[in-house]
Amino acid sequence: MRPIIGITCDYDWQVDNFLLQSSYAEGICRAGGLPLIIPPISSCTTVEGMSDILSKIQGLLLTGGQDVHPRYYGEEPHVAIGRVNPHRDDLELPICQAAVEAGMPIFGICRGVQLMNIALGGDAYQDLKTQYNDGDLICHSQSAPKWAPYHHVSIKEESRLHQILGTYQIDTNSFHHQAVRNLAYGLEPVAWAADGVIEAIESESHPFLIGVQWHPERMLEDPRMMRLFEAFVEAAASYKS
Ligand SMILES: [Mn+2]
Repeated sequence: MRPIIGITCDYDWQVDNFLLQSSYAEGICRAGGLPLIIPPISSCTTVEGMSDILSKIQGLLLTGGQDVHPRYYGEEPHVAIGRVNPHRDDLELPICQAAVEAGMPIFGICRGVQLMNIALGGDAYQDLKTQYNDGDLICHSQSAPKWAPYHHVSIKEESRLHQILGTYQIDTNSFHHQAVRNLAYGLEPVAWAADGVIEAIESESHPFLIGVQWHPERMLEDPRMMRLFEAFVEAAASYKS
């Protein structure tokens, strides 16, 4: 039986549509998982709804998208913040917390890495260009095809991410104007861009809690990016609620 992976999706309130890039589901399928898209609607965001969802899935994939509202880390919206989506925040922050408590494997991508850090008590740069002062900021918003590697990422030795990717250096795509700033307790940074921006985080104590700032689902032809999905689905396959 293939493990069922819950995948968060976007809701566009202007046209009343749920949205998900198919490559997220494709990555899960290719890795041997069965995708279950979780819509950010009220029947899923109640305590009962979330508990029902969590009882049906063995892994949680937190996908890319808009900015998490900064109120969740005690800030007002910065002048350069992007679009925020209360529908997603209302579902994803508590379901992430509940999944962490349950020891369920969680994989975060882009918004997902920021969201898991915020859900656990960390915060984010609301806008790198105006708020990041620790060095010469490189470009993190590529004008190139989504599958195209764009900037270097250095990976920490001995990290789980390193074990999965099998390399200390990888070229990734990059589409983000935010990034993880202060880490939540229990999380550690395990990958950085050349400017020091955190590109991946993980938890040592959790069975599988990994977030990456880039978009591996857009680079599935790279076997190392597929390994991320495979390792996640493998962890989900051995998850016991
Ligand atoms: Mn980047």
